[in-house]
Amino acid sequence: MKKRDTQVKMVKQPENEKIKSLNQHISDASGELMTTDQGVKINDDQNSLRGGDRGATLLEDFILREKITHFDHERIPERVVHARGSGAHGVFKLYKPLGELTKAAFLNDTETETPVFVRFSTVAGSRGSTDLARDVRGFAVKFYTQEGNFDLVGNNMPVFFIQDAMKFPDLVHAVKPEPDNEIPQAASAHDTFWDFISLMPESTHMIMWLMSDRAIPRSYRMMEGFGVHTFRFINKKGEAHFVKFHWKPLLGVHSVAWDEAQNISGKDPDFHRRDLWDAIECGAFPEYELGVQIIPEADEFKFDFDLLDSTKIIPEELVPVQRIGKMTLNRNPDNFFAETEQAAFHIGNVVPGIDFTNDPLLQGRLFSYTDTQLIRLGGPNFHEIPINRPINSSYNNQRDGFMRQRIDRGKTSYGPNSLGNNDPAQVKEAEGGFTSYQERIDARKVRARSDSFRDHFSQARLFFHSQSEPEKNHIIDAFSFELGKVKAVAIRQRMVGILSLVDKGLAAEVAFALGIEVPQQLEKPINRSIPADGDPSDYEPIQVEGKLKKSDALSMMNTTKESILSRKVAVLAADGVNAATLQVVRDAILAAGGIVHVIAPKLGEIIASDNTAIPVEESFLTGASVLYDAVYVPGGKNSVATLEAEANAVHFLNEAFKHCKAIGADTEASQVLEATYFFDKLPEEFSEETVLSEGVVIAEKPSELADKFIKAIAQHRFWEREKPRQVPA
Ligand code: HDD
Repeated sequence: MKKRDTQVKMVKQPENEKIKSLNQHISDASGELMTTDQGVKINDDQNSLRGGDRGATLLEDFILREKITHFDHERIPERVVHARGSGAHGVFKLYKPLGELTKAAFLNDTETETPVFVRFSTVAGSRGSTDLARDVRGFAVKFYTQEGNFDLVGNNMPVFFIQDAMKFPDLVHAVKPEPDNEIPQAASAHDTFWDFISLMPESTHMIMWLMSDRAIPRSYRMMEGFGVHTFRFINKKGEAHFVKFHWKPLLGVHSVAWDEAQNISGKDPDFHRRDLWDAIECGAFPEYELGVQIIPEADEFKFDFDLLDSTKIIPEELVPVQRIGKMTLNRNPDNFFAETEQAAFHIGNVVPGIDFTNDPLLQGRLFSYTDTQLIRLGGPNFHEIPINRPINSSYNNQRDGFMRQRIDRGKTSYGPNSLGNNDPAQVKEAEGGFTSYQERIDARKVRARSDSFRDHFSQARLFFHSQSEPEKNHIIDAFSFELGKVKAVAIRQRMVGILSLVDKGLAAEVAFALGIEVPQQLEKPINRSIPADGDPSDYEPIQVEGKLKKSDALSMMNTTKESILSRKVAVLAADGVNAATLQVVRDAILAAGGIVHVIAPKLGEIIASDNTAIPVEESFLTGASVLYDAVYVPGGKNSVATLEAEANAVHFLNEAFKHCKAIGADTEASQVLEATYFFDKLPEEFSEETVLSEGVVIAEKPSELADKFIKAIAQHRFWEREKPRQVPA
């Protein structure tokens, strides 16, 4: 009996300068003897030392004490936000030197690959929460450049909830589980979150993104990243340009359906973590282009919004995104805790050539990130943890503190000094010493928000109006779901009032789903973010009719849909499957870079019609349609008869259809489809040209089927199926 293999081969994951430095700290116990932490060889690690074999344990047992003590202390506080995350190593390669704009060495050198470590995350949930929560995704990149570490600590959404860091603890307290009963985990669908949002109109733009499909990505590999704030590039002449950073995934931007996300959370809560890990293991290395939007300083006031306001994008139609280089994630960490958990990102880690602006959100972040590591990683020496060290050497007069690793030689730890040659020496700007951009400041010290930050709705409207019909429907459904989970009717009412300032139709649809009316008169003040002595009218949002009505870059429908690289296809099969057609379709999918899993009534193998044995990756108990991008049913009389009578197989197809996925079947297998709710009968006049339903491909010839099916998978989803809005997803 011949054996066929459907498994993907693991590939070698490359090293880089950072990996080489991490390798010095690798510990590998294979083939080694067991010792205590003090290096004493251990004879018995299974039984504690006792006074008699039924007696009490002796305090003297240093082996027991060491083992238990270490265990007792092996948890550290999780990140206060972004606790749930996954990391990967990689490299960044520049396309062309940016000398005109920035003196940053890694943005001028097209030869050297800069090592990077990336951590993707959700925001609200705790460390063990599901990956598929409706949430913002963190997209934090540490560039280990020759001039020190540059951290781009961004998100997969280009705007933020609040304009001032002062409000960050309020925002996070509102979205986290409620403090009395710690419910709900990793979800914004609860009263405190929407209470806060409904009183904070500045969050409206971000809320549109959060209620969109961007909040439920198909994969970390298929989402954009944004630096959010406006930063500055500084060139050798000391000239500045404003810059916004973007990450563009080469696989396009794709999401799952909300119903699917909720199912995935049960079937595989590690879905995104596993997807990232598996893709890197099998060589489908995630790739993202780094993009920049450049704005000359002279154009600072050219826009109808403020560049310093993190609730605004600069539409790509106004300032195009120039793609300047590519990041490839090509290596999984060796140890989750040592690398991913201990990675400490900080927006203040910049290199010469990159500088800050006065965005009040950015300014507050500059304080928070170091501060939080002090408690999370236990002291001021967290920069010495291997994953956080720069690849160049670092010297200064900082000394001591908990867990100091470095042994600083010499008598002097101060400057100026004469006893130590005044080393380490400061560095001239021309030789790479960091100098801050000399922005002119002439102002009074005030606690205030600029009037240029008072439009909260025009870009929320721009976002909504830029979406395709299915995307708009998903936003309406998401608001209806989230606000439907809110118990306080007054909060729902207030939120619908805010939505009416974005789009009347949106507000009406959500109000309908909630069984309430869109208020004719909004509660005043709308904005409750008012100081004790403030005049509410100074804080009311202003209505701005944005010049741009639509931005194609904001809709995921316009993303690239060319490749099926690393897409997972389920093959439903049972004994008697037609081996020849299965092989043609499977080989075509593998050749196009897809992954194929055979799913059968039981694990082990199935015996095909030609008597070959086909390994089974999942049974109907362990596999589920929500974990795949597409499904294929090959022919073979006995296999088809088994599947037609197998409720799990029919459910698999029904669910795949409901989630708008590509479905392929041999003509011979059409009777399995006939058992589903979405397919009636193969028409008598059926030919290869007959269009059945968008994304449902049936064909006689396997090569033709493979061709059409692969094109369908690349489309990602057929949201048109939802059009009559009869398919809940
Ligand atoms: Fe933050 C973590 C992104 C606003 C305070 N943030 C954190 C992470 C990301 C972001 C991706 C996880 C980093 C990792 O993987 O370790 N944060 C953002 C973005 C923001 C933002 C894109 C707005 C544009 N953050 C923000 C504000 C504050 C913080 C306004 C506080 C004033 N963020 C933190 C933090 C965290 C953090 C408390 C928690 C864990 C950590 O820093 O290392 O300091």
